[in-house]
Amino acid sequence: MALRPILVAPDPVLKQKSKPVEGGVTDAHRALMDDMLETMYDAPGIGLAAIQVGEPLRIIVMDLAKEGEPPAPRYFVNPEITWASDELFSYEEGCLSVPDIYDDVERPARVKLRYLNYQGEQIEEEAEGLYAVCIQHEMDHLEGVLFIDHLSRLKREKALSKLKKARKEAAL
Ligand code: K1U
Ligand code: ZN
Repeated sequence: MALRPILVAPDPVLKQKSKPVEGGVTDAHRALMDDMLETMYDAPGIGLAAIQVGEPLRIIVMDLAKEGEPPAPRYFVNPEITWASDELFSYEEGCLSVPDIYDDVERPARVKLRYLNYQGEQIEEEAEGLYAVCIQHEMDHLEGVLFIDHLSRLKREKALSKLKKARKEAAL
């Protein structure tokens, strides 16, 4: 297992659309998921999409266990949302690729999803609460969409200029 650097906006790689995993889940995909999980725990974060470590594949890892609970890693390969509720839910989101910026995003409160797990088995389930927020946030990454793309143009431009300023200062 290895820690991978997390790409930070406005890196153009984050705007790429990720490609489906073809031919099932292999040991190479599992090795990538192991690296992603380690990188996510180290950050720390609760989710990570493969594109955030520069791999344009439709792969996500997540762990929503609360502090003091045992780890509960989840792995999603080729996830698809098959249904979304009309009811919306607003949550203050963050992103490891948009450090130190947090803002409310409104998304469907509940979704049904289909994906392949770590073993390559097909799973269908319903998500709500933080699980629904996080899977929709991570699936946006697979389309090259960041949570700041859901904000007003003014808020997004403010966030991007804050990131560019932080990058300049780090380079000094
Ligand atoms: O970069 C990412 O996609 C991960 C992101 C996931 C997420 C968070 C909140 C709402 C939607 C999606 C994060 O993990 S940001 C960090 C974070 O939320 C966190 C960090 C430490 C402890 C608890 C939460
Ligand atoms: Zn994110």
